[in-house]
This record gives sequence, structure tokens and C-alpha cells, in this order.
Amino acid sequence: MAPSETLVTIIAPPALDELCINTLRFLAVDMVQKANSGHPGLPMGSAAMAYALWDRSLSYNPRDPHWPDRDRFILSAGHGCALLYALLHVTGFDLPLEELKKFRQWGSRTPGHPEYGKTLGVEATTGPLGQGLANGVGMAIAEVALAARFNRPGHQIVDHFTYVLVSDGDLEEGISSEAGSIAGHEHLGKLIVLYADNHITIEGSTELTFTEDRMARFAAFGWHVQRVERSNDVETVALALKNAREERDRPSLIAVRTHIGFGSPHKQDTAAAHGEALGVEEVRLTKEGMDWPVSPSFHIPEDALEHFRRAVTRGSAAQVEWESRFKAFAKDYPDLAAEFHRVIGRHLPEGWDAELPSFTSADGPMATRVASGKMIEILGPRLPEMMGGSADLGPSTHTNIDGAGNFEPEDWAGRNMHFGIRENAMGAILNGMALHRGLIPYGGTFFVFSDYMRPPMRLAAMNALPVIYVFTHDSIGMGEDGPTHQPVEQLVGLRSIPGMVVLRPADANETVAAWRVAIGRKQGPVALVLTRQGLPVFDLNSYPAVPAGVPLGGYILADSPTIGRPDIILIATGSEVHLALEGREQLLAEGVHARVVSMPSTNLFASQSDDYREEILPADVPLLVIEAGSPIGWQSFVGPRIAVIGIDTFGSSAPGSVVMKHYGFTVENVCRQAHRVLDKPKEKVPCASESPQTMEGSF
Ligand SMILES: Cc1ncc(C[n+]2csc(CCOP(=O)(O)OP(=O)(O)O)c2C)c(N)n1
Repeated sequence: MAPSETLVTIIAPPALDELCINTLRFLAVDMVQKANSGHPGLPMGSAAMAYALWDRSLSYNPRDPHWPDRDRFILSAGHGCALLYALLHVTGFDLPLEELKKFRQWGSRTPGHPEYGKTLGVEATTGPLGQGLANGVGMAIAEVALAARFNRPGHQIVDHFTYVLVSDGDLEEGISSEAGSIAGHEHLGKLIVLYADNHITIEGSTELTFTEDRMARFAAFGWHVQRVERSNDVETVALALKNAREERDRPSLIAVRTHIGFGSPHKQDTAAAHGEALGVEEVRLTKEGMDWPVSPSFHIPEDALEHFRRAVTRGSAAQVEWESRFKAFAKDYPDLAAEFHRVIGRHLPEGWDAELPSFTSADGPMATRVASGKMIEILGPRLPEMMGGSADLGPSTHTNIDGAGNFEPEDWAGRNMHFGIRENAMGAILNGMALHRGLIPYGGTFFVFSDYMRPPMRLAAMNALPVIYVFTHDSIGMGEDGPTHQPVEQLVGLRSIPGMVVLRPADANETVAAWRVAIGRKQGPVALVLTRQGLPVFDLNSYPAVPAGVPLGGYILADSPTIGRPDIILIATGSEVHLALEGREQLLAEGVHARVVSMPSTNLFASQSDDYREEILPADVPLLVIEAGSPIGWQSFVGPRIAVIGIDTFGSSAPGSVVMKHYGFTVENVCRQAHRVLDKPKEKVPCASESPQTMEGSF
């Protein structure tokens, strides 16, 4: 069998179709020209195929963009967003023409790349190439998972398609292979990707960099592939879409030979059509050449608008039809219908966090990854919307939900996902699942490999998506694997992402509290940073502040033994909290009264009131920070009297406890540094990790 079918028809587009397509083209051209910024080329070349999709295939309701069973559309090539904004306006979404005229301007609903939450009808924030495609895979996974959970014989209440429009850049990015491979493996037949195969990227022809057979590549991933040679051939694109919808066993890629900057006499098929306005003169020539009025700009012919606006009646009818089907479903399965509304609305079930376990010192030592695994086992059955897994590290990350089955083509009801060694796609798929709604997605890997999924993590934060990351092997304390596997700079890196909450619990009970925070956070991602090595457990009888303290980010775990002001405050996170407690004992023997503040989340602590933060960290008390990570970032607590025992070199391969000792994570060094900061109250004390004793053994 040939890897791809080539579809050709000779039907010229009917006049109305052409009018509508040109309306989209010239709205995009005028938007970019008015802003004097943006990308006219892709919209001009892809308008016809986007029209074929929105006019003939896509099921959506402009008056209710959040209707749960709508088809999803993602413009992965987010730089071409003028096309999407034009579509949203003409089809009747709440995006007035005035907004199109404010393209890329401050405060507009038409930002330079589509932003989820800013513009109704935008299903995902896109722009970093490749991410939108993998988001689509996540949405298609969510669709089949929810269908498996909720559909019943005679009741198809979850039944929609996911469409993605990609460009060369999307398919060049490695994530497209990761995500494409997963989608093919999972037989996601309701995922349909339109590829604007225009042979041009920023630096020129794709002959420079991109010469493999893309069709063969996706066919090898297990996709159904089709090619349409003439981009303006609406009927053929519509036929290819129909074929793709009928192909339920394989995801579909439809490569359409488009022409960047279509119609522009001097810029069509050149990189010049890509990232800048056409220019006044070229706009004039293009409009004249295509029989379009040169002025006024933003011209929308009445016939075209009337045709586009039929989307409103069409969409309302589709939604009404679904609602009546849902009613019948609710009659037969009232509990399931209520459950569907609950998960789509991101409401947690009553009592989901009742009687969570509390561990005692007799349970220790216990690695926080193990405690996290126990929480996943407990929460999994209580929260059937929890679905996730790891990038081939399940036995290490403890991310499995016992008895919940594997998510695989034969069983899309399984909730344990196997992402394979594909962190970047895993992150973007989790985003797609969260964007779809109906699931609480989570994914795990070693903390150091969070670097491989930083791009989707950043987008999760930007989209305010409730995604949970389970990162284990969280410091040099993981030991023998050596510096390639020992995170140093990852903590500060993730903490610096706006909207990301990083939680590094110190023991099993803090881990329970951290999971409670993670599940309860409906807006924005949470990274749980967990140890490989066993840690003592804080008995809640001795440390009653733990459950209420963790959600505040930082709290007093053990106070100065004297009433009133401590001599010094030891701030620590994760495994180093135990060291701080030991240091406190030793300092007491030396006549120094220390308070220990456990700070599992600097992000959450920073969001507390000034009064609370002053209560925990009075401004005039010297601080010693102990954390097996980069010292950068703790400057937010900076005063003249602070020292940090941190790590500003890479790690080393040796048993974890030996590595920790060589890097200065010892009671002796805690006391030495505490005395330094106490003895030198006026001058800035350098990071302890810069001192020779903490450097030894690093190389
Ligand atoms: C990850 C990532 N790298 C780089 C860019 C910058 N960028 C925007 S568009 C583009 C390439 C444009 O080529 P193509 O994807 O074929 O789009 P077209 O030329 O068809 O508009 C690049 C490199 C980006 N948006 N995302």
C-alpha cells in the first residue's frame, strides 16, 4: 500500500466559497498591515483549507464556545493567528471587528499568538511550535478516555473530533515525532491534523533543512495520511476531511500543498510573506489582483458574512441535539450524568480528602516518592478523573494507580498512562488533557529531566492549567547516577516560572499535605519534588504544625527553645529539613537558639500576608538557608544577615549520603555557617557553597 493517497479534483471553488476564503485572507492581511506586525503568509495560504474545515467539518457553537462535546480546533502554528481571529469574528464568536483592528495591541483580545482564556474560541495558547500538535494528542486522549468512562450502549455523549492545523515548523520540532508516535500507537482515530505544506520557513525554502518524506514518517507512526495538491480546492480538502473522519483506527494527517502569501504578486512562495506586513503597495496589488476592494480595509462582503454566520444556527442545533441526547442519558444514568458535569466543571467530590493518612515515626524512614505513591493509590479510587503516568519511570516515580488498568487502544478506560521516554510530549499531552477538561492529569519523571519538558510546563503555567508533575530523585542525594542525573538548578528554574507552584516536602506527612494542595489547586500547575532516599517521618504529635503549615508554603516546624526572638532561623526544604533539625539541637548545645522553618514552597510562602511572613521570618533575625540546590533565588529573603548552604556546581557520582557530606550538608557545616552569620552581623556572608569545604569532591 502506498504510504499516502493523493487526492485531486478539478472542481473550481464556487464563487461564494471563494468570496468567503478571500474575506479571511484579506482580514488577516489588513490586521497585520494595520498592526505593522505579524504573519500574513500562513493565513493567506491556509485560508481555503481552514475554511473547508470550519465550513464543512468542524462542529462548534460560536454562542457557547465551551459546550463540552464540541470539536476542538488548535492552531498549532500560532504565529498565523490572524487567520483564527478572522474565523472567530466572521462565524459569530464574541470577537468584534474592533478587536481585529487592535491586533497585537495592548489590552486587545487579539494578541500576537493565541492565548487561552483571553479570546473565546481559542482552545489553547500556541506559538512555541510543535506544542499545539501535542496538545491535540492530549485532547484526543481525553476524548477517548471520557468516552470510555461515560458512554453507554445507545448513549454516545462524548463523541467529538480534535483538529489541529500545523506548519512545517510544527513538524520539524522533535515533539511532533514524540506526540505523533504516541498518537499512532494509541490509535487515536479522531485526531485529524491539517498540514500547511507550503515549503517555506523563515530562512527560506524547506529544501534547506526539511527534506524527509513527512507522509512516510507519519505513516510509519501508524497514521492515515493523505495529500491534497491544490490548496484552494475546497471540495477536495473537504473530501479528505471526510475520509479522515471515517478512518477511526488511525489518526490522520492531511498534507495540503499551500502557498505562503497566496495572491501576493511579489511575496507568494517566499519567506518575505512570513513575518512582516506585506506593505501598503503590495496589499494594494494583491487586492487588485484578486478583485478585492482596496479600501476600505477590513471589508467583509455581506454574502460572505451571511454564509459564515450560519455557523451560529448550525452550532446551536448541534448543541441542542447533544443536549437532548444528554437528557436521555441522564434519565437512564442520573448518577453518571451528574458525575460528568462534576468532572467537566472541575469540582472535587465531597469528602475526597477525608481521612487522608498520617504517618508516624515508626513508618520511617520513608522516601517522599514512596509517600507520594501511597497518596496516588489512595486518591486514585476517590478521584476517577485522575489519569497519568510517567515517562518510562513508573517503578521509580511511584505514579501507578493500582487496579486502574493501562490506557491503551484495547482499553481506553485504563487510567495508567505509559508516555514512553518522551518528556516534552508528555508535558504537552498533559496540557491538552487539562484543556479538554474532565480529567486531573499528572505525569512523572526524574526531576533532572523536567528540563526536557520545561516548554510545556511554562505553557501550563501560562494557561493556568491544573496539571500535576511528580518529580523524584530530587537532589544530589540521589547518589550514584552522578551529575547527569543530579538536579541542581532545576528548583530555582521551576520556581521562577510565573504561576508554577513548586512543593518539596520534607517527609511523608508533608507529602500528604502537598498532594492535598496539588489536587485542590484548580488554576495552575503544581510540581511535587520528591526524594529517592528514605527520610525520617515527623510524628504529628511532636510536629502538629505540618498539615496546616504546608499550604502556607513555609511554617515554624520547631521553634527556638526560648520564648521570644530566636538567635537564628534555619530555613530548609525537603530532605534538608532533617539536617536543620539536627543542627538546631547541636546549636542549642553551643548556646545558640535556633528556629527551624520548613519551607516546602517558596511560591506559596511568597503569596502569604506580610504579617504572616514577618511572624515566621522576623526581619532582624539572621537566616541560614539549607537546600541541596542552587542558592540563587533565596535572595528574595535577603538581608545583610543571610547565608545559604546550597550547591552552585554540578554533583558527583557516589552514594548519596557521601555526596551530601562532601557538599556541606552536615550538622557541623550547619553550625559553622550559623556561627559565621551570627559573628558577621553587618556584612553580607557569601553562600556557604562558595566556601572551599563545600566545593571539595565536586569534580
Ligand atoms: C519552538 C519555536 N521555535 C521558533 C519559533 C519562531 N518561529 C515562528 S514561525 C517559525 C517558522 C515558520 O515556518 P513555518 O512553520 O513553515 O510557518 P510558515 O512559514 O508557513 O508561516 C519560527 C522558526 C517558534 N515560534 N517556536
